[in-house]
Amino acid sequence: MASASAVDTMPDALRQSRYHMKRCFSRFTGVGRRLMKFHQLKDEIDQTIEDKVERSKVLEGSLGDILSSTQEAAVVPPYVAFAIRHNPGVWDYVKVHADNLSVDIITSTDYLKFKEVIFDENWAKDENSLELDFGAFDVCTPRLALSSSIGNGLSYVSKFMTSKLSKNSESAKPLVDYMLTLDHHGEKLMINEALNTVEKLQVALVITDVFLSALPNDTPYQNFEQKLKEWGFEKGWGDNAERVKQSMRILSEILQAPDPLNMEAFFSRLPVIYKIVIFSIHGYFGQADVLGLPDTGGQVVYILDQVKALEEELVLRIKQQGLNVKPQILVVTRLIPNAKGNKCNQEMEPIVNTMHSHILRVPFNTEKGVLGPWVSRFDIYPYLEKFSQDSTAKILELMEGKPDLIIGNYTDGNLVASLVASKLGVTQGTIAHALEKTKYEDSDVNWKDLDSKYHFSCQFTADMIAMNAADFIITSTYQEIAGSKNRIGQYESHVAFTMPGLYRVVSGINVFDPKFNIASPGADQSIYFPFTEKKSRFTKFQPAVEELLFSKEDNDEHIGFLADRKKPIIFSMARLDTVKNITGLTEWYGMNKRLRNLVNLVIVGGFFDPSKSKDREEMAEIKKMHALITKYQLKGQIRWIAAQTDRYRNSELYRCIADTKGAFVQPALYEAFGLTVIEAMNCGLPTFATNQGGPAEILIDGVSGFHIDPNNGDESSNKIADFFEKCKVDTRYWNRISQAGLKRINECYTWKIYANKVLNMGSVYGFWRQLTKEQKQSKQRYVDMFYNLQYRKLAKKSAIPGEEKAILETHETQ
Ligand code: UDP
Ligand code: LCN
Repeated sequence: MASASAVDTMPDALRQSRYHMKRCFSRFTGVGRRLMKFHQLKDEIDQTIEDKVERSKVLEGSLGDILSSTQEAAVVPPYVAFAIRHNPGVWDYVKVHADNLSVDIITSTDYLKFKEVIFDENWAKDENSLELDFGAFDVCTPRLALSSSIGNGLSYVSKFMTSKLSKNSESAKPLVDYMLTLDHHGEKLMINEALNTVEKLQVALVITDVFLSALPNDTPYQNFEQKLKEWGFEKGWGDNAERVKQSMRILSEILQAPDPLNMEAFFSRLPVIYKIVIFSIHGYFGQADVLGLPDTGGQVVYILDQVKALEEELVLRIKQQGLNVKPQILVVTRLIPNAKGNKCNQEMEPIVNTMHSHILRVPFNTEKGVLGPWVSRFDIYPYLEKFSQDSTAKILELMEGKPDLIIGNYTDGNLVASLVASKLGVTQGTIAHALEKTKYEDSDVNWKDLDSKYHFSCQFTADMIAMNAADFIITSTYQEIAGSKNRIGQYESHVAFTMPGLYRVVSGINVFDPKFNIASPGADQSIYFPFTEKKSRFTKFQPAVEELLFSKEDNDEHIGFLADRKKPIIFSMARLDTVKNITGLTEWYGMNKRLRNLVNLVIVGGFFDPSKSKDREEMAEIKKMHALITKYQLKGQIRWIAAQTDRYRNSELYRCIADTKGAFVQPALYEAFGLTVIEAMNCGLPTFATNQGGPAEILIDGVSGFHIDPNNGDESSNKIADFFEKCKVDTRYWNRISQAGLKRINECYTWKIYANKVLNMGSVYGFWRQLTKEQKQSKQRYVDMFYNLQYRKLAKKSAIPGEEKAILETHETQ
């Protein structure tokens, strides 16, 4: 990135405050080698320049700007190197000599090398350490420049296509050639060889327009099909004269003088997508009795809703195209032979509320047999290659050919999607839900320490492969790509990073790449609707929910009780992962007397007996919950309910909490998106959600809900207490926030908007990959090599020693 003026002024700024800065830098380097974050730097400065007035004088102007934009500083005496993030996606790196304060602007590569010295000096200094540069292949990829354009890839690709196709009268030939390739099971669509040049097509469109204008708008396509065929047109333009005429006019406009709006509109009409494969591999992928199990949460909910929305949109589009084609969607997941109490051990399952969509489960085959038990998402890597081969065979059989679009979910699904899409030559989209890298501080440089537990070496390698192989990337929020003012984005953290001893990534992904698209999910509004819609309420669940919340005895499903049921309830529901911070919320509540006097606390998540859990983090969180309940003597004020699996009943639970004039609290240390946040808001429940991640974007603080800081429990619990105190004084306040939350949802977070966007992406990027074929192929070669030389080795190494035992276990249970 071009260096910003703030960095250019750094030498002068340091010179002006030379006395204080020399002391600060000598403090930075004094403690030895290390990596410092912004707040640590700030603490050191505060302690060095004790006088507040002096300090603010030093820090005003460019020095203060640079410091506040510093993400981290690497200290290798006598130097301190700064990674400075001016704006989302815009970085600079400088190296300062602590003694003479000389400043060098350095490249990201030099910064990474410098930082590596802290962790593995020999490797850092080895000229032959593996260095990856995916950006080297992006020579022809048009770049966006403004941070505000990040995530709008579709509209920019339409613009780039427009300029590519409008250079001269023959530039539109690739579009004609592309249309000539369209068919469905051997039957030609749109045009045939009679219209194989731009000129012929243009002339035919004009003649046809005159012909169609003479027909009543609602004339069915069949009535003039023969005539159009004579002129070289095939099916797919529309179901009646009006629709066909509109589609042809859009194309005429494009051939005459292309513009991005017509371009996107035309591609949204093209008959190119009928068969979609969605990979979601880890966890328990099922429609009932699975939510809340380890690794099984929002991703499953998201995909089931997504499939329903995509199918509806496909059916509508196919009808409008005038075709008699059945769409088909397959969600491909892992078959878990040892699954008990749910259907994850069945091969095929139709998806409820759809006509043409199924779950296909393929087992993990190993050399020793089929793997029986659930495997954590962190340990899944050794099985994915074989899984991709086995599932490809099954998909081709069930779909009677190749799919038109492949979408991956999460690291494992995205890697398999990349392998299958590359093998079959199909357009590929990826969805991360959450990239693990930013969830754990410095997980890249500390990968060696974390690898036995998390296998981040495999995970980050797989993520790099998928994001570079994908034709387009779907994200739920802007922050997922490029973060916010102060927080680095999930994808942005892959721009340049290093795993000392393994490899250095000097260009992993570019957040300005037009493959990025924000398409936010919704919540199923036939399930999650406002508590005020009395007639639609699922009253049959109300006695069970009443029991769940208020009965006095402990049982397998709940422990603790609410002594004063007149108090409003603050409610939270999540998998019991550390990062969800349910124990944090329990502790904030325990410590805040004012809040305890105002409200009760209800938690849904996990089990009560740690020995029942197979998940490392869950076990620890369960133990912590029990300890907190005892430590803060919460009995009588807390109800802890075990993980819930029924979405319909859960929705009534949200609404019953709204009946108490309570609130939903999402306290996660980091949340990629946060479906519970939009579920609660859809039910009209005022919501407090973490300011770390997606929820910061979903709700507007103080208007449609509230942000809380998971790293500042006191402030957060007081903010919640203030709300309930205010509601006591002004009873309309609660309703105001509830309604503003609903308004926000209906404006921005619905599945209809989502499905429309995603199918447009499939269509537009399907053509774009043809237009940029050479570049795509060369990058794919690089990706293949990385897969072969790195991923396979790492995956093999990550195999769990207990695998053999697990396989035997399966045979016993079969
Ligand atoms: N959920 C559930 N029962 C539980 C915990 C969670 O049904 O015990 C559901 C919750 O309603 C939401 C999803 O699981 O639909 C969790 O999605 P979210 O995006 O909040 O988090 P994730 O688990 O995907 O990280
Ligand atoms: C995974 C997560 O961690 C959540 O933040 C998302 O809401 C969920 O997937 C659905 O995308």
